[in-house]
Amino acid sequence: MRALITGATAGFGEAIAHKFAENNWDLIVTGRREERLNELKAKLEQKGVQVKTLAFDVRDRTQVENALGSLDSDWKEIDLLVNNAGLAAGFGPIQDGDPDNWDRMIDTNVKGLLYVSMMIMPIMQERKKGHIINIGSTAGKEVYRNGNVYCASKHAVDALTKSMRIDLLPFGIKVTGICPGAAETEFALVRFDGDSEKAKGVYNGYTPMAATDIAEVTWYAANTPPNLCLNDIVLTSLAQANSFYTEKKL
Ligand code: NDP
Ligand code: 8X3
Repeated sequence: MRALITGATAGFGEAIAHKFAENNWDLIVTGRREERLNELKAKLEQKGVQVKTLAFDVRDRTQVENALGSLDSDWKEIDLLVNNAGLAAGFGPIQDGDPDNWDRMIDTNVKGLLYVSMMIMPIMQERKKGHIINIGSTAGKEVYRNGNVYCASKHAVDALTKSMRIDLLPFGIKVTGICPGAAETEFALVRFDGDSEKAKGVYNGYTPMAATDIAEVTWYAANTPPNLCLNDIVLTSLAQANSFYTEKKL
């Protein structure tokens, strides 16, 4: 079995790559940071699987087409695409928002997911099998204060997940949305533009999920019986009920 995981240089994508490699899946791992991809490849190969790295920016359609178009016929036999690459940039009222951050989020979370999927869906369609897992968010289920454009981008992911499931239905392709609440990765550091104090503050007083939790759920979703598709999975740590309610012990 073979999976293509976007955004595998950190966080969920990296944890998902390890989980699948431990279970003998060959992997195509992507991200912009080539050095991290090479380090990851070396670690994954120690688990005895074949690994291909592709360094590209999901926002750049030409880069996506060139990278994924370069796969030879063996590597193109992708059983699972995990559309995971994504980010939040900024946290504040929409009226004070930075349009460069809006572009980054929409271009990465929405258009990047589309560009990557555009290259893989025809392959799955021809093979009449495959599975696409889109990493959404609780932010794609509810809109919270100061979340605005990030929430909008993840609502778009939710809509695309549902659309893909409908349009790919005739081809036996599974489509699953995995929608996590707060999990500690590089996500908050990116959101707060490298400010580690602010990033740590996000997890003050409670235990968020870990990237390995999302990897476990992704593994589960990818391994259901052939006739079963998990459509939509929303998961949070036990300290969180949804985007609004977090039980903090401060
Ligand atoms: P991390 O910041 O730890 O990892 C993000 C990954 O996305 C990195 O591998 C990064 O690689 C990649 N990425 C970002 N932008 C681009 C780009 N333009 N082109 C290619 N790759 C890119 O965050 P998480 O692991 O937490 O986030 C993964 C996904 O999960 C995102 O879609 C996020 O929105 C979502 N999510 C996160 C939650 C959380 O609380 N952590 C909760 C719910 C959803 P590189 O920088 O090397 O390009
Ligand atoms: C990331 C989780 O709560 O920051 O998607 O929106 S949250």
